Order: sequence, then C-alpha cells, then structure tokens
Amino acid sequence: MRCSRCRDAAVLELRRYRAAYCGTCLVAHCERQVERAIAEHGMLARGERIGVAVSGGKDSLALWDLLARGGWETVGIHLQLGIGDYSRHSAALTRTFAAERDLELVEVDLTEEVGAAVPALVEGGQRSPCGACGLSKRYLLNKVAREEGLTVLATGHNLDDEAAVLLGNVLTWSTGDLGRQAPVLPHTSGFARRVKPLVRLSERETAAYCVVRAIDYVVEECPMAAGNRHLAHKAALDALEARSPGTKATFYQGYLRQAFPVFHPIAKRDLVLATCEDCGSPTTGTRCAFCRMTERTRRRASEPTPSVTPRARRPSRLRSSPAAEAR
Ligand code: Q46
Ligand code: ZN
Repeated sequence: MRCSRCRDAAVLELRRYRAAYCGTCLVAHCERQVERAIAEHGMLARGERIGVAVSGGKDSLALWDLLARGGWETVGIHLQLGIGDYSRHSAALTRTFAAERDLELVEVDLTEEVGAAVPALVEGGQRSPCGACGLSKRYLLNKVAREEGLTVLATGHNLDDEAAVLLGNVLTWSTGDLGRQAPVLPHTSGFARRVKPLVRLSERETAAYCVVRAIDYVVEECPMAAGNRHLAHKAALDALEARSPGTKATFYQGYLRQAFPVFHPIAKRDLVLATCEDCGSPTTGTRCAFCRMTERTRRRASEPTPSVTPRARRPSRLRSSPAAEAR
C-alpha cells in the first residue's frame, strides 16, 4: 500500500477518505484536521493560555503534542483519579511526555482534594464509575482553570467519542444533551470555555499519530470502564463503520449541521444556572452534583462531616515546568 500523497510506503489506510498515508503525510493530515476544527468552530485565539486535560492516553497526548507543535501556549492538567496501577501508569507517562518536551504540567490528586478516589466515590453510591469519574473530572478541571486563570480547556474527545455520545443521546432522546454536544462549549460564569480540537480525527488516526511521533501512551483500558454503555455504543458504530466507511463522520457532522441548531435553543432556554452553596461551582440546584456525591461518600465512610469544604481546601497539586526550574 502506497501513500496517496507522496507514494512512499503507507502506514495507515483511511477508508473513509479512500486514502492511505505514510508517517510524514499522516502527521500533516492530523495537523490539518486539528487546524480545520479550530478554525471552523472558532475554538482558540492566539495568545490565550490553553489548559489541556491530559489523561496519559493516546488522544490527550496527541492533542497536547499537536497544540504545542502548532505554537499554541499550553499547560497540561493531569488528574490523578486513584484507579490503581492504571492511574499510576497514566501519571508516569504524562510526566515523561511533559518533561521530554519541556511542557508545563499541573497535577491534581482527587483523593487529597476531596478525600476519596474514584473507586471509593462509586462504592454504594448512585452513580456508575464513569458517572462519578466524569463528574469529578469536570469539577476539578474547572477548579484548576479558575485558579490558574485559564479561560479555555481543551479535551481529547475524538470523532469516535463524539459519535458514540451522540448515539447514546439519540437512543434516549436526551434533548438537553443534544442541544449541548458541540465541539465548543462557550464560557459561562464559573465554567471555562471547553473545546474539542480532535473532533475531525478518529481513534485510529490519533493512535497512529502517537506511534509515528514516538509518543508512549497508556494502551490498557481503564479497568472501571467494563460494562460501560459508551463502549457498547462505540462497538455498534465500529460495526457500521466497517460496513460503510464514513458512517461516524456523516452521523456526527450531520448532527452539527442539521440537528444541533434545532436542539440548542431548547437546551439553552431550559438551563438555569445558579451557584453551588458549598463550592461556588455553577449548578442547576442549590448544591452541585459533585458536592452532593462527595458528601454521600463521607457519610458512608462514617466520618464526621469535615468542616473544610472543597472550596476552602487548597488543591493538592504538583507543578512541573522544566523550563521554569532551569531559569
Ligand atoms: S477514567 Fe473515568 Fe474514563 Fe475510567 S472511570 Fe470511566 S471515565 S473509563 S475516560
Ligand atoms: Zn459544589
């Protein structure tokens, strides 16, 4: 198989484009797709400092690499979720990536921040592991953004992720979510702007990008993801994509063009945000879902309710910035 652009030996075939790329042309293709997503959706502005949520997986490390090489000013944010060896390995690879490229990295430990890691937040609780984890990530990323003065957070959601979330939202007709699943979630009081620059790239493309760029990423799946509905939706879309290449892109891009404009005004009208009385985060009630979840965890552990609320705690964080240290 030959590269469709330069006729060198290809490393990846992309059936949805009826194309194949060698390593060099694949990297150029990924850069183009990210630049196009950023421009198309007005995601980023030159000069702003971008918080990149970095898990240590292929997507987030590819995203950080693409943004940093594209000349964007970035700070990586890694959340230590306390999921055993998986979390330890993820943190180690993220640190190595940042150190090798001289990039600034902020690490936040969920256990030290709120008194419990993801497995403890789930035990006996009402949320699934990914529900509790997602809530924790959203809360902590926002908190770091506020404390670091970041106006924008970039996440590594790719085309496969977005198409699978969209399928889940359609299957349940979650109209609120269908009106909010955009590649850019604008800044609202208490929430930094959220952007997803990888929405034009599939997992196969980000994985191949990492291999070509010699980025060492966590290959194993999170052990808490088993049985997760999102994975079932991904598998269903994979089967459709195998039969009809381009299905995921058509489904997701079609939603952005045709369905999002219909659902967005409804979601906007129905969303009334207040401020959480415990932590000050935006919420639809009086206390945010994260504060309610952590309180339940504390009660289960039969601890006396700490007098220190998440708002009053100082984040437990490490900062590594080889350049700053060298100065
Ligand atoms: S880390 Fe957390 Fe993911 Fe693990 S528990 Fe689920 S959400 S699968 S990206
Ligand atoms: Zn709160």
